[in-house]
Amino acid sequence: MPHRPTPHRVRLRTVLALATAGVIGAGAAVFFNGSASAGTTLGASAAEKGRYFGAAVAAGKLSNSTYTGILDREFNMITPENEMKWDATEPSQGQFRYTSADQIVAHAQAHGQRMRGHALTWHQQQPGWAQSMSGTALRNAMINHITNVAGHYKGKIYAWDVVNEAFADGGSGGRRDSNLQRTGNDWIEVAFRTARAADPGAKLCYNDYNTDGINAKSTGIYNMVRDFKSRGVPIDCVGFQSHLGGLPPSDYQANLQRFADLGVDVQITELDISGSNQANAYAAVVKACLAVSRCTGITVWGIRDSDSWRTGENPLLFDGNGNKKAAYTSTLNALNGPGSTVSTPPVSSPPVSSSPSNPGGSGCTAVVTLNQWDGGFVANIRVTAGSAALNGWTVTVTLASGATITNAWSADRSGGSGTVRFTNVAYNGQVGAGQSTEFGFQATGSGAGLSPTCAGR
Ligand code: G2I
Repeated sequence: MPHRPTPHRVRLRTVLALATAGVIGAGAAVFFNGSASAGTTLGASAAEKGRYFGAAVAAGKLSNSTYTGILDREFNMITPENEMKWDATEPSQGQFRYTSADQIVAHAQAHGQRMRGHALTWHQQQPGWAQSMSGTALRNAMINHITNVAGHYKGKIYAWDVVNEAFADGGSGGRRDSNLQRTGNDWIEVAFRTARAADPGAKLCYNDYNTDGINAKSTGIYNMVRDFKSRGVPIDCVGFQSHLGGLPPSDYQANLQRFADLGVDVQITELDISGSNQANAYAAVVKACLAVSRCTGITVWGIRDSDSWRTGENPLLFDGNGNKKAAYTSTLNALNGPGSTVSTPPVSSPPVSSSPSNPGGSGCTAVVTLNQWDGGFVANIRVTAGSAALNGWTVTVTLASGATITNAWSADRSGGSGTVRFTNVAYNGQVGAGQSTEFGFQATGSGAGLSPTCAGR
């Protein structure tokens, strides 16, 4: 169980926002926008910075309308709190059970939310049959498990926690003892290679706790990631759980940055914060993530205090009745503050045209927010109806040469490179006058200069 570190004071460093926003609408105006507007929900505000804001969700609570009301209003990424773990998905060897996890994925798809998968391998929450296995039999069972579960969700997961909590606490900086570790030190890279083969479009993360500052444990993980990158072991991201007891450590941002500098994304994966300085501490975490261009999003580990695994500590953003807490407001304000949106310099905007892009059709605008890293990017596109409601929309994007889409969400698409057309899916085609909906995609290559055009029906 994660240890809760002593609160530290954090030095905040803010970085000027570099928001690349291409807008084209009924008037077909295209412009470069240097600052994002202030969103009114966690998800929308994070999206304006090219990031997501997620929550851990329990399938058993999806019938609670207070719970889903908050979930669908505020969050655009979902991590199943327990439903994708080994004991839940493979209760008997070779017999896979996806009912609860599928329910969560269906909910996410119906509400335009993306999924983080958690967790393909972990020393905890193994089914009894795996707990009593060892050696080659366990190694093969692990490979079979990853192949099946990541295969079942292929194309539906933004990022997988492939390996969870494999490093030891304390000063050793080494691996934690476990039945998986005893199958051989290469078990982690085997897990990552197996996951890549099963779902090549998912980002593959290593996830752990007590790694929030620069310490022996986080340095052990840092050395592993550096080794993986140098040997071509497929790893795309590192998750920092951030179960905190106050302000994050003063070197929190520097720690995220040193991992990002290795060429991986970083994500805050299980955030919850106890203590009287909660509101400031949440803001400090958000600001640190916004200051690191490869910090792609933040997930809180539950919605209401009553949903938290930390019983009695009230570490979340909503109280037991679903009311917003002070920590919610400080989080939202921090998301609306300065932060990096792209890690590459903005490109010059295309010329402004005065002719309507869709004469005779309903007007709409499409604004793109980019999160670019070396070799790939995520584009979030916000479709906003003009003065008339839309009964459907098509957004056309021309990708730079060499850019190829690997994954898209909340829209149907034709093609994966060159000129690509995205059309609404069933649930997001009807957009009220002045209202918005979002979709997005992930691609290899460069997203520089993307300027989507929108046509409404
Ligand atoms: O321990 C907090 C988190 C640390 N990082 C990995 C996460 O996966 C972990 O999540 C927690 C869940 O929030 C709990 O809900 O993992 C726990 C298990 O280690 C989860 O608790 C378990 C209870 O121990 C079980 O008795 C219960 O059946 O939740 C299960 C489902 O409600």
